[in-house]
Amino acid sequence: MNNLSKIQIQVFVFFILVATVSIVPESRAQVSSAEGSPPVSTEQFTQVLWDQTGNPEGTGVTSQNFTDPGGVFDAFDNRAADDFEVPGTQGWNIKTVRPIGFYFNGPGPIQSLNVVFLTDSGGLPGSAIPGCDYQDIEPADVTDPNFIINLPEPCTLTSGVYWVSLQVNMPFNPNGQWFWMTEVDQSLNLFAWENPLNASGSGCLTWSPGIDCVPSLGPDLSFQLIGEPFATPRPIPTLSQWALLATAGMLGLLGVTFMRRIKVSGLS
Ligand SMILES: [Ca+2]
Ligand SMILES: [Ca+2]
Repeated sequence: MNNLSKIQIQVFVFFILVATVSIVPESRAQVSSAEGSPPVSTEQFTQVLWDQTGNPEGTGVTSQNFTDPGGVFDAFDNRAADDFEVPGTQGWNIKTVRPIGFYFNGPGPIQSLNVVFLTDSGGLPGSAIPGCDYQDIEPADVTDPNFIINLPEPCTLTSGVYWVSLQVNMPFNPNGQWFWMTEVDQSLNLFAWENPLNASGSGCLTWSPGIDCVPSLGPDLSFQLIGEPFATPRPIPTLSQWALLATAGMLGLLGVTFMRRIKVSGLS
């Protein structure tokens, strides 16, 4: 047996998809602060745009690019994502992402992380949105697993359902794993998860509903989106819509004229 096989067997023993952390009072205080006012920027119009941190269940799912030398654990690389909705009357400039998470199997910290906003494709993540794919971002405090991730440029989205994926870059040995906390409640679709080289044995080689890959987990992931909302302009009717409106107006006028003629002839 070569060294790589030995290492991989060792990882099968220690690598886990799901971890549980007890939510002690101190942790609850951290969660509570995430539920309240925006935890970062004090800019006048910056606000929490999407808050999915109300009911963490104390369990999490791995979302990690293993960066161990020689790529020995690359087959375990995996990532998680969850969805959110920009309301019909708004657009959002998303500036900060704030997940709730925890370190396990080691003390951390992460080296950096990847944040990708994706389209929705039938209830699962679709393609990365141009301008909203951020690789190798370093949060201000990498030792705090509830990262405050300030994006280098805002991600601007108009109304619709989208997905956000957070994946940490960190070696398994000796830093361990980072887990993204799951939520008891569900908003929109179930969170999604993938492990393209399937070292986990989950069978989720592409984006799949998370609980199909790692059963017994909650339906959603804990995170906030923070930034600035803006009003979207009312759509201008196209040429064909103007023609339709003009036709409707003409028909209405003809209808009124016809009714008046009936009335006039009825009186005469
Ligand atoms: Ca890797
Ligand atoms: Ca969801």
